[in-house]
Amino acid sequence: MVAWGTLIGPAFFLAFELRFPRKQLVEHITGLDMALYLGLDSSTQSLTALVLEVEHDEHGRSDEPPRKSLVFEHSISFDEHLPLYGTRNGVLPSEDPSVAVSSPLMWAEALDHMFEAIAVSGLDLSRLAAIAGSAQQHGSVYLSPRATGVMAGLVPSCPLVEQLGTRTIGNKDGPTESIFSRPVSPVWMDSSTIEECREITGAIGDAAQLAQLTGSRAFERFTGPQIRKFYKQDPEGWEATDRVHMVSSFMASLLAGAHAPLDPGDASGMNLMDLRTRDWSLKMLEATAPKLAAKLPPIVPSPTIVGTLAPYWRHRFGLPAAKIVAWSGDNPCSLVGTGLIREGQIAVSLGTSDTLFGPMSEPRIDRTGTGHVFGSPTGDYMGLTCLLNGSLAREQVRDAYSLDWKSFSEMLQATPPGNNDSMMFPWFEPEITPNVRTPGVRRVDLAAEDAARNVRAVVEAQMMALANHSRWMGVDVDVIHATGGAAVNTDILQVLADVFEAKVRRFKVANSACLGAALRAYHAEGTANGTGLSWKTVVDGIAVPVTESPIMPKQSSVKTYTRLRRRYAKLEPLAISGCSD
Ligand code: ADP
Ligand code: XUL
Repeated sequence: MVAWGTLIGPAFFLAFELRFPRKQLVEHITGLDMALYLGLDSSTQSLTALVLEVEHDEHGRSDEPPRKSLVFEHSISFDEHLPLYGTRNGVLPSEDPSVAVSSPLMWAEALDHMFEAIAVSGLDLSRLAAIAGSAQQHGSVYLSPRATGVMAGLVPSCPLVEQLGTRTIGNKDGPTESIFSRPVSPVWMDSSTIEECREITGAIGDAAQLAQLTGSRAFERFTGPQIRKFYKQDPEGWEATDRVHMVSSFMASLLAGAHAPLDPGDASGMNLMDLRTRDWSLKMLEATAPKLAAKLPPIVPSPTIVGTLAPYWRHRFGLPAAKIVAWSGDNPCSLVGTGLIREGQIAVSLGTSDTLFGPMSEPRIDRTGTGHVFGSPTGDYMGLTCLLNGSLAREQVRDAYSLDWKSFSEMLQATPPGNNDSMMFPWFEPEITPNVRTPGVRRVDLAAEDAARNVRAVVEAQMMALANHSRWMGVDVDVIHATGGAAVNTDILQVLADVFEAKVRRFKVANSACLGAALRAYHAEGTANGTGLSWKTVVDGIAVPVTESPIMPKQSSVKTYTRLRRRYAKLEPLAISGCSD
């Protein structure tokens, strides 16, 4: 292990102590009119931070919503900035294509680096009122009994990573001093638990009953089936596990220096929570693994303050005792970050996964079994459909023909909507929606060497799959809020507009999950202070589309896609059972 802490720790600590005198460390934020709210987003490929500045009108003199602006943004790519862990697109290499795990220690190290960047940002950090976070959903972190004491007693002079474990990945026994009872975390791209899904479903009754209870049938990536697999494969490791966190509650725990609870938005992605009571379902816990109830954090309402920033962060980085708000999943946070607070609105996120989601006032479960109902941070529900082969599939096609995003777009422009009936089923990896266990690209009337047609085919396939498989949500939309990394690409969004026959609007702030986290911090702090902020006030003026005109559907293309969507739906089952090229 590289003893970085021994080399740079004390100097680092001293530098921050000089920069931020003690007085500032303990300064109270009460009474300040410009408060700062930090949103963090621990996603598949990166950790991002946004700082939101909100002008408080403490005396209620103005009818205007409080003015909000973004004053800091920074991103840390796991592959690029933390190469020692050896991840590819944020995931550790595996010989089995159904296995997708990552390193919880890497996520913790990224958090430490992020606070280094925040500390030297020049912001008046004494005004930092609250911190909330967003995390990739479904992933789980397994902690040993040692974790409780280590998190409570983190020493500010020594980097976080050295106090939690070592960077040795894949060593089952792990370092004796590690806080992890399992050095790796299964993430949402994992599809290795079909057996466990069957066992859990069998114990409950059938898939429909399970979906009624938890909001989703058993899904391979969901945390419950993943926990069951770990318990079966490594009973000793399970016995040595004191606490199972999701990525969201793990990150919040590090910040608070104590085990943090889960919010219903993320907990509903586990196949363990009763969707209506928003508490653990004992039936589900029993069907999953022994002694599970004692190892899970409690579930609390989304706007809950779960602690204050631990001394480690305050003293190492010169920060005040900011409130830590329960973290949530990236999709629930994106719902807030795209301003979707009323039923009938829809967002499409084109990130590592492609997702379509929208608020629901009552849980309407998907009878086809592909969609999910989660808790929403607003206290209602949200429906979601998720494609695994999203941005990385588009990248595979881009790279196969040695293109960049500019030439990728040019090829979209040069090919006709409908692609003269050429089609692709872009299952580079096992797919979630529809469920495809044997990965491989399937092409219909499409020559593999035709770069331009393959570019159009991958994008059309993704948009048609999203449209066809989200019909269960029963929302007829005329505007789609587009977000995620690929939402910068107008030509991709044109296909989205044409397939859905809807206007597509982009957002002022591109990282809606991170913005949603910062806005949740603002809302929770207001709720805790008794200000009673409405969600409308929270999102007004910032979680709003850009003023440029929306991307409009082209009527001639709409007709083509109405026909093509039917053909795609007809061929899909054949493609699932058929072989790849
Ligand atoms: P996540 O939050 O899931 O980690 P992001 O929302 O940050 O992912 O999106 C990252 C993805 O955005 C990259 O994998 C990349 O493929 C995609 N992307 C970035 N720029 C473009 C572009 N100009 N056109 C299409 N896709 C893009
Ligand atoms: C949602 C899902 C993905 C991850 C990606 O169910 O699996 O969108 O949350 O971060």
